[in-house]
Amino acid sequence: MVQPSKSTATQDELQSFYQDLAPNSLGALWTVQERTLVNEPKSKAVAHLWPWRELRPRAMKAAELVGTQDAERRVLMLLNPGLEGRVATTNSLFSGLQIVMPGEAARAHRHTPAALRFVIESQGGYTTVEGDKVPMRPGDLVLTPNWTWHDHGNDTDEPMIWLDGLDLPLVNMLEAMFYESYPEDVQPITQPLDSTLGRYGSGVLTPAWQTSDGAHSPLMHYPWGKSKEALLRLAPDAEGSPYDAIILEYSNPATGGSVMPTMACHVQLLRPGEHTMAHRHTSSAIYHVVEGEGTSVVDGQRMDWESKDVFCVPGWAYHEHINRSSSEPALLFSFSDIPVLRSLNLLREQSHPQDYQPEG
Ligand code: GTQ
Ligand code: FE2
Repeated sequence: MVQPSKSTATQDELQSFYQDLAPNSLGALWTVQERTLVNEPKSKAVAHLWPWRELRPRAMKAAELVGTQDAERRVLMLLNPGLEGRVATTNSLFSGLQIVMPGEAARAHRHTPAALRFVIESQGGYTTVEGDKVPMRPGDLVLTPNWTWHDHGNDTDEPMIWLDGLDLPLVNMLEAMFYESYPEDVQPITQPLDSTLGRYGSGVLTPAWQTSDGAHSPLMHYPWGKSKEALLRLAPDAEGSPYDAIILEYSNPATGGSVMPTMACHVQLLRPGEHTMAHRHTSSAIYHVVEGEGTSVVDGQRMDWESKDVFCVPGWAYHEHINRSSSEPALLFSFSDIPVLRSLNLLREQSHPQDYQPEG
């Protein structure tokens, strides 16, 4: 029979043993066991809400003060108060508010972090992705996957403001960051306008003469009209998810999978008065309120949101959502690192033992 053994060392022996480890780049795992092999995750990131009324004037001020010659991207970073010193909105994801003024271009470049844009304010304007000019209207989702050339332009008379989502903190953690400037300010347009929408926009009918087995969706543009229509059609009759109500994933039309290998995008509808049950999962997410007003309770903290606000939900934090209106639906866009956790077999989910948090 084998069994755990007793320690035999004196205090002096132990102390000199421990003291000699660090200078030799060594450490005793058993002294940090509880800190290292924790029972469950506890994110340093905290739940946080960025109200639109605080965001917009500061984006406009940035546009007044700084040109796009000096700011490669004019982005107000949404920095998680729990992650001081890091460029991160949750542990793995970055989000920011980008503004492009009338007549401005944001120079062409590419990088290994993948990006997505959810348009908040725009009368037109566009992002060019690999020679494909993608128009941007409020509510549209536009992808600029890993290592694709992209530049932004505003040829309208009104400011363009959108929410950026990037897997930057994850890519930095993996030390896989590469960046390159395009040799010109703006890349040439080589495709018919919005060509990926033309080819893949139907969602169910995909070109049979082309193979699309790439790592990311071949569709760069998910217009708002289709997303909203799909939600509204389901809302009256569908049961939906107990945790997320009527929730739809933006999918890769060629595979049915997530839009990019590191980030998934969702849009959801909370019916008037609807209050979802609380759950938590190892993935983290950033939410943008497209329409409506409500409350999300995250880790016991209430966050009252309204149209255009942004908030984050750290990994393994319990959360539930409430639509405070008794007559109007609430529509939320979100992006998450679900595909990363899923592909690594690390995606776990748990419902709240009382169904709702006490604060809810
Ligand atoms: O629009 O290309 O928020 O490269 C951060 C990095 C946006 C962009 C960000 C970027 C971009
Ligand atoms: Fe970029």
